[in-house]
Amino acid sequence: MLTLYNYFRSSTSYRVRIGLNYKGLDYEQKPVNLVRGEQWAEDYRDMNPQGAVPVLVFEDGYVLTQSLAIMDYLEETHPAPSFYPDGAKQRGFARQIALIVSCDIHPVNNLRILKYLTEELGISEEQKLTWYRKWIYDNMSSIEIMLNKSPYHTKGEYCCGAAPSIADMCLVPQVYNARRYDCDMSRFPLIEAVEKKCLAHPAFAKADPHGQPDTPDELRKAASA
Ligand SMILES: N[C@@H](CCC(=O)N[C@@H](CS)C(=O)NCC(=O)O)C(=O)O
Repeated sequence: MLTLYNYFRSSTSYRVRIGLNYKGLDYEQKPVNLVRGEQWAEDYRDMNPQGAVPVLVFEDGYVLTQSLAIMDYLEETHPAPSFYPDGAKQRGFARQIALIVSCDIHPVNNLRILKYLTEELGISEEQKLTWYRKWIYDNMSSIEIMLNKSPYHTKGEYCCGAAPSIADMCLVPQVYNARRYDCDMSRFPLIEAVEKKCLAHPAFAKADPHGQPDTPDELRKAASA
């Protein structure tokens, strides 16, 4: 059985849960509470020196970190169903969206960055939110325009074509995260339509942050209400 070290509302963990579900792979979860700082525990850092989730541990003890490296490994070892659409241009487009999320949004809004801004550089909570929302709005605006212009996207469908791809698996968790910081996602109707389509897919539904083993009860109730 695969073991996924993750945190219910971490967007990079959410990506990998979607990916594992989509490939139909069984895994057990070991929660790492990021707010309590469990990612910095010595035994955890033996496994991931970066002190971050997700980490996937394979049956033979192989340990892999970095959500996109994990997704690539899953793709190579379990090619069907694929995380990538047919066609080099379509695959390029799907990667383009996935990389905006994973390289241009997530790193600057990660927990350790926000903590550094407030605790070390002394910015206020309000300024922190302004920072967070700037990178969401700038990059989500770009994604919205790209979806609108792309011949590979149809409104109300997945980002690229008729099946979920790496683009959706990165985008949907980031939208969830943006809502936690009260970003107004109604500014991005095409992205919201992608999200709606994806959330109806069982692989995404099973990965919902509000339905994981470490989801706090108050959020779990809100999800099932
Ligand atoms: N690029 C890495 C980022 C991993 C990462 O930083 N994960 C976040 C949660 S989404 C984390 O563990 N943050 C803990 C912290 O910043 O202290 C990936 O894609 O896996």
